[in-house]
Amino acid sequence: MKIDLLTDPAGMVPYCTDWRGRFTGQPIAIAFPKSTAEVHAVVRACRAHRIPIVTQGGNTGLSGGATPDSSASQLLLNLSKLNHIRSIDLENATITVEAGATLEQVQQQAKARGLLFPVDLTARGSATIGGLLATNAGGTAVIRYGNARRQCLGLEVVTASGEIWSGLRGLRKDNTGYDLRDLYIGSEGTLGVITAAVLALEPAPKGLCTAWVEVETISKAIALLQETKQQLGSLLTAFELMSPTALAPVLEYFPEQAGPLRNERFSKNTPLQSGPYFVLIESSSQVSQAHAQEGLEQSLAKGLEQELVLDASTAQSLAQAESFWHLREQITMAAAEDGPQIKLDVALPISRIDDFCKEMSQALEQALPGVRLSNFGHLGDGNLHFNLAAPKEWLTGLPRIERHAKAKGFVEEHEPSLRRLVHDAVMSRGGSISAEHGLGQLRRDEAAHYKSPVELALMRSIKQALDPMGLFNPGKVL
Ligand code: 2HG
Ligand code: ZN
Repeated sequence: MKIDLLTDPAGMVPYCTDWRGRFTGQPIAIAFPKSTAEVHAVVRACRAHRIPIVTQGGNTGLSGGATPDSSASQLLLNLSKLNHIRSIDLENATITVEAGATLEQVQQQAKARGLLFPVDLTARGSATIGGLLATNAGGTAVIRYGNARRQCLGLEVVTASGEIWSGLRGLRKDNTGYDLRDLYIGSEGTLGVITAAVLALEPAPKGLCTAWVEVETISKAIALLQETKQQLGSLLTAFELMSPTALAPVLEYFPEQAGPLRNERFSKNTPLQSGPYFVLIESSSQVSQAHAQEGLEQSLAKGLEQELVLDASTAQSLAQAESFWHLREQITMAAAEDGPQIKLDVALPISRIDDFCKEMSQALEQALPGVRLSNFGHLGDGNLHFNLAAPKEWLTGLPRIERHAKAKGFVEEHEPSLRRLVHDAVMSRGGSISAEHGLGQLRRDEAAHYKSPVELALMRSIKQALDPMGLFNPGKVL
């Protein structure tokens, strides 16, 4: 068995830094296994020589979970070549895929058969199924279909003890003791290597309608969410919130993506500092296009009548719907152009979001005048990407490299205190400091700070039982 191995330092560079440029490491080598047998062989060799393993998929993670440390002693196990579609069972509506298959590959396989793989996120072209499951990724359709965990029926894992667990069951009910599948999902490579999965597919919708909506405040966006849920029920497939400050970098760096914002008010380069807020709503119907469209239009009409909505337009073509989505999906890329940010990924009970946002906008301005809060995310799931960027005047006029260096300095200096400020407010409202991006190395210490000793001890005993040598993704999660 000859496993592809990369040891040349220059060749390894692209794999050694996380997508957002926050973490950089240096592995001893990178292995590219093409089969489960090859993963198995690598794991056994690493165990024999006590070499730690960091598993990597598409390297699109936002928490540094797939970046090695800088000791040049860890093996980076890149699964991008373990990417076959093993089988599709149409009657059971399941697909069995290898961990390195991309999300888009799986979406396309489903689509070609009139089905839908409903997990969706911006990095679909590179993010892999293994990575999505290892982080229990969310995305934009969670409100209707749940997160990655909910679409996974079975797993194949090379365990930390160097064995293969074949749990590739396509069952929607299976209560045979501890749920090992659910243990590996979300474990971020710390308990073994997910090599394949059985995923559930859904019927493809017959109609889709997307709306771009302007609301005055977050509290009106929340009231609209409740109203839309009432009106649309299971037709509601996305409810995304965007603050003007989250959209401002898109208009600045990718003005051609302005889409629905290409109107009077925004074409005059109005600084987007305060409200209104924007909401992207999607409905989908198993009946017809008209059903999806009418349902959403009726619910928006009700929103206008109740003065929850300032303005709304529903896409009249697929291209227009795509332009709405592009604007939403470019937020992360545009923010990266601006330079590093303090990345937060919080979840709150929806009933606490409004008072949380109100308290935070004041507290943050007090803590660091001019700090820019880029608040956007999956309001329908109570998940906000509550990212913080350096004050604009710190960066204005600087060439790219200097701008990024300045923004990096901002993160290094202010992350500990500003993050703690936000996380304390999240926790005091019964929220979570990590909704869908995983803990990785970015939030490991924050999680340890907030978790109870009981919870931490349970997690440590699971780690100890499954990976007693501590070889799997050390320094992440725990
Ligand atoms: C999204 O919802 C992603 O677009 C990225 O989860 C969020 O950039 C972020 O913080
Ligand atoms: Zn997100």
